[in-house]
Amino acid sequence: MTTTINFRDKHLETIFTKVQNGERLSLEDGLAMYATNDFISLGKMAHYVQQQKSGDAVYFVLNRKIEPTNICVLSCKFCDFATKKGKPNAYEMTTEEILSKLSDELHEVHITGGMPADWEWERYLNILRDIKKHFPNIDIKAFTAIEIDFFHKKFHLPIEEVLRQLVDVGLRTMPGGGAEVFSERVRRLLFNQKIGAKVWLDIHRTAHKMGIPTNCTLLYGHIETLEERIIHLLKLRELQDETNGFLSFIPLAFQPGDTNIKPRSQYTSAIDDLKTIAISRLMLDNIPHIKAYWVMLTEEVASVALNFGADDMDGTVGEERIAHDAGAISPMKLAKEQIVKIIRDAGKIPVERDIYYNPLNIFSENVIGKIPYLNATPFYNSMEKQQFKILPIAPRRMGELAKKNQIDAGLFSLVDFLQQENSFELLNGCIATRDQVKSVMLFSNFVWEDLQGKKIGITDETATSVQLLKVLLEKKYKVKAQFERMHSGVNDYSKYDAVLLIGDTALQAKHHNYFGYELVFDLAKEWYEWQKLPFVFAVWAMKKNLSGEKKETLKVILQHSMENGEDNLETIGLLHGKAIGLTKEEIVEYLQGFNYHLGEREKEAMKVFKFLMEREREKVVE
Ligand code: V47
Repeated sequence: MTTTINFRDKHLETIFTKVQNGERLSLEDGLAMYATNDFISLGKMAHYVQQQKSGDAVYFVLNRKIEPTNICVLSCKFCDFATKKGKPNAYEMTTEEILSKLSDELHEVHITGGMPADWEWERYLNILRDIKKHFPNIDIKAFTAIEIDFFHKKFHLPIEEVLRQLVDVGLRTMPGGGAEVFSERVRRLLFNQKIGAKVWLDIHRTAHKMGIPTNCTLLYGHIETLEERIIHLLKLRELQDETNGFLSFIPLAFQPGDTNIKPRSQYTSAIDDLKTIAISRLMLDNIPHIKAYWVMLTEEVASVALNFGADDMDGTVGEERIAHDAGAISPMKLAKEQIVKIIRDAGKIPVERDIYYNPLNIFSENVIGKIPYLNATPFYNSMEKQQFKILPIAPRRMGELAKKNQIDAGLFSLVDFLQQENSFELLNGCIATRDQVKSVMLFSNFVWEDLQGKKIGITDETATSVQLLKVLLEKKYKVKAQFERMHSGVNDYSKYDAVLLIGDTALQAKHHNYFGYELVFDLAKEWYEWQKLPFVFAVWAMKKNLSGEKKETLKVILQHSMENGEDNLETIGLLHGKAIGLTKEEIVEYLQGFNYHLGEREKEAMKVFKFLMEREREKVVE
């Protein structure tokens, strides 16, 4: 994708060259970006990265924020929300009150609050248990690192045990609050009873290692310096390199309220908010999503942020106290229709998501799905989209949205294509291997023959690779294993005898010590040695019911971008590949290992696989 920016600030031009080459930005780069007056170019740079990561998608979740109590043992200077027991504004919600705020249409509940001295551990566990019992479809994002540390000390449980017990009763992810600014100077002045950077980061590291994805935040616009803000971002980036467990970053604009830290009316400026969003997107090259939290930014600033690097609006929220007690002027909740309108007006695809960022529904026409892995970049790199918008989406989810008629065309996982063959028209593009794939891998503690009865964790992202694994196990090696679907995001792999991983995660394996497994098998290589055929992982297809004009446009777009992509394999995957830790040579070699045209041998391979897979299913039915 080529982007031309007419820079007025030459510093930014140098930084943008680094960004386009997939090089990391430094503390000095961060400060130069804050210092710039070339605000629009900064936004365009961030939007470039946003497009690479999220295409035209902007996410939101139907959620509800719940703060079960505002009674807190801490007295942080910047917090207008917390109070002491017995004060007139103090409240404690019963489980019934909490449940009364939820409904079946929600997909996420976000729970954080004060830390009272007299609540029992069981009370917290019961809140989560009761929510799951009454609303099994609502996923729970709960408790900041501050609260986890409080539970650990108060109830004399190791951090791992606190998290394990919470996961057992339904915790899925953790919010990013409580990070404030990782500066000892600021901590001493504003929140000296709170945990500092080290403990906050350690708790998130532990959560990630246990398979709990989390978010991260920065509270800015009070007494911190710009340097402290950037150092904060660098520390988050460092942990993400290690664990890959952060889903999103949320810059929280300080609401002055009655805190006496700043005059009541001195909100952060829109320019500062937008610069912070843009700089976060550029510095945090390894965090998938940047949230424009409209509650603290206001709806207006959040709308602009969607073209300044942010790709997530958080959600409907329902009722929020922390920011509003400190004078936030945004509404208490937003209706789904309002969020959809804001995102559409920004020229993006409104994507309703679940807690792990899996798309559930999209509210836009003319959408092309994009497999978000390195091997798909040759198709999309220089795609002239015309009237279409691009939605990056894991293959299995793309199949689900196509079933609901929400996607016009895309690179579909083979099994999804075969299941919906009657409503699809094939285009001339595919991802087929020659003799290996390198990115559909089984990491295992056992050789194939010994996997009989063993527990294999399988990626949530594809049906095709899972079917290929089953065919290999049952037809080639004559063994039957047990499968358990993992969630997207970080997982605790130590629970499994083997795991099937695909895409960029599989490609990054060597940086993660092969996830602790001794053996690694390439599924396409196993297939090739057995069948002497390529394996077709995905095919380009469009919906049959599109207008003739749209179909023509899609054919032309695809043909152009394929020609361009194949001529430029040296450069196209660079940014993407470097972001996942590959060298230029590794990227080119990897991309050259695929065949992108659907020829006769590929069609033959599809037939053979379909036959083997159907035989497998018949056997299961018998
Ligand atoms: O940790 C407290 C901040 C945070 C003020 O993870 C204040 O998805 C501004 O973390 N002005 C809680 N901010 C909110 C939070 C959050 C919000 C939305 C989504 C997610 C997520 C997380 O609010 C606290 C603190 O840093 N805060 N007081 C104030 N006066």
